[in-house]
Amino acid sequence: MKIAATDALLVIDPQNDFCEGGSLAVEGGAAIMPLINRLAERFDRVVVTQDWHTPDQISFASNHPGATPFTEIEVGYGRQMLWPDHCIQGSPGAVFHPDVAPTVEKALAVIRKGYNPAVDSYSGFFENDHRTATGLAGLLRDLGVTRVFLAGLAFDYCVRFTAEDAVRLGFETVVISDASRAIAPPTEATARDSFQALGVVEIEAASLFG
Ligand code: VGL
Ligand code: ZN
Repeated sequence: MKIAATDALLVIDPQNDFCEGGSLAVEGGAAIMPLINRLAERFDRVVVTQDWHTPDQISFASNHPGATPFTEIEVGYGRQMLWPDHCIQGSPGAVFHPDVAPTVEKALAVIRKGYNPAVDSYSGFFENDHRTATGLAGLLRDLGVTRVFLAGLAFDYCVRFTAEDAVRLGFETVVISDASRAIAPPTEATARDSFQALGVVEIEAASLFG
């Protein structure tokens, strides 16, 4: 697969809290960072997203007395998974993993999301109400981007929801599987099913190096 000038690489939430030692660590999270850097070298346009919560974020189990992480509750915009506190603005866990620094340096923009305490945001395009835009679609369209490649964390949440929104918004959408890691196998399988249904293509990074 050949990378074109109208392509962008979207690097989803490559942050300390999603890597080993973080509060919502994804197994193998840190290990994908060197591959992401190699990918970023090949793209003219790189955009990074950053999960950027306040301590009173609605999706933190700690804000719901008696609730435990990894259970779901009903909120105004639908069902919401509860998480351990993570990626709190200004905390070390919210900082980009040091191994992905070259990619962050190259990025033309960092899109922060999840800063509205009342609404979580998995997707880089819309908050979990599926209505409030982050500005990423407008940015990409203004730049003439027609196809997006996704890498980062986590495959079954923020990568998945960003890919779903991208394809629905009319971008050709490609997920680079080995440059991403999932939180859990069942939700990883759900993500794959959804990609198939929506026409999101999955590739290995090797097919971009030639
Ligand atoms: C994410 C759960 C909560 C992610 C972010 O980046 O996949 N998952 N916040
Ligand atoms: Zn989050």
